[in-house]
Amino acid sequence: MGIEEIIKNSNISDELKRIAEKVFTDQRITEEEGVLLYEKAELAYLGTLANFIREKKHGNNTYFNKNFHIEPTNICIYNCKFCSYVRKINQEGAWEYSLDEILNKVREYNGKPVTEVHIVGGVHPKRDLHYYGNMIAEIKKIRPDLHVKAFTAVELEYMIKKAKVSLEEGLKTLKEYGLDSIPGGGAEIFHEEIRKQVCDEKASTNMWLEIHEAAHKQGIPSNATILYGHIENYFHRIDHLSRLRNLQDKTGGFNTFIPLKFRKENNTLSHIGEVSQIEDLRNFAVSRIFLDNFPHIKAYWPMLGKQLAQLSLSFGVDDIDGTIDDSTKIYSMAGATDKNPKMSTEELVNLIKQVNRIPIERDTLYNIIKNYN
Ligand code: V47
Ligand code: SF4
Repeated sequence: MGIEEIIKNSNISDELKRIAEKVFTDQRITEEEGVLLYEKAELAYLGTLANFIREKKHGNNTYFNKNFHIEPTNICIYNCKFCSYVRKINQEGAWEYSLDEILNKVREYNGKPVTEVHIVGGVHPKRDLHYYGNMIAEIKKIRPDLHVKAFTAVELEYMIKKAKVSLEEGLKTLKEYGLDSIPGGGAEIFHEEIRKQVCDEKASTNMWLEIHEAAHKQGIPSNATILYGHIENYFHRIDHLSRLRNLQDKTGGFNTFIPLKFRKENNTLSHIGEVSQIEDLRNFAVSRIFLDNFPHIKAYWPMLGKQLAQLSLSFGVDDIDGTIDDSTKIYSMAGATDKNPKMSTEELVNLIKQVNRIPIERDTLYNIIKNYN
């Protein structure tokens, strides 16, 4: 008996059986059905559907890349309630690297086979479009082969506004300096009711979506995230996924969706606590089922921990990001268990093999570099 038959003959509700039927016949589920999945579906049922889609799209392939992060500064003009990382100028714990320091970080990778640098930081009041553009150009002089995935829509809005140019012009300028793609951060929760409570000051939902749309139109691909597990409810999560699915229908420019679990240490939402690991897996699965037009779902292991990232591979996830090389602080400051996130290629490959999947090293755009099977 195939899994379709098992679900048909099981004693789950008719409404969940109808959703399963849709998934098995490649039909899109509605927002109401998405909420129903969150509210009513068991973990095993969600895993079965999400894994069906994952294997249909990618078989057992599980992608990772060799990358490192640069966080130019944690000084930020905003005060997002969930942020453990933000500092003000001269505050204890603040950092801002000079251009030379940043370039030295890139030079440390000379001769190493990394393919991507991921650059994200706070919104520094004194830095602008040309400072960051020049930084990218200088990085490219050192490593012309490196893919530069840089700046969340929040950072982009600020630097483009400050330069007094249109979104299109600002993005075009950055592309000319060498920007290759845009990471998914800054999305948080799109629904205005939640956004105004957790990050009222920074780029609005519409601005986030407009920036990604404008980037896609110029051939700059991007990722998308959700920051879940704080004050939002299931309806807000589905609303978020729905806005992303609509934009992806329009542009096709998103590569990967990355659900980011709210971590509670050292921020003003600490009292809320964190959702369970079961909820993390359910969230990956619903994301995979709802976002039928997103090629990839990523589990960001520095935030989740290695074992949960491994488990997520049975709940719709096909990508576990990269080797990272201890170059990010965002999650260790927010309480992630791994204080020095770093995995050798061998460790990443073994992690994937232990759960009978095929480790594939990819570049940022999912071109296959090496099959480790
Ligand atoms: O936008 C901040 C999140 C994001 C907390 O595109 C927190 O490949 C959990 O976007 N608990 C930045 N999350 C990181 C990001 C990212 C990470 C990995 C890969 C990619 C990609 C993008 O970090 C922020 C915010 O949503 N964040 N504080 C916290 N306490
Ligand atoms: Fe600034 Fe980003 Fe932290 Fe918000 S999440 S305060 S924009 S660094």
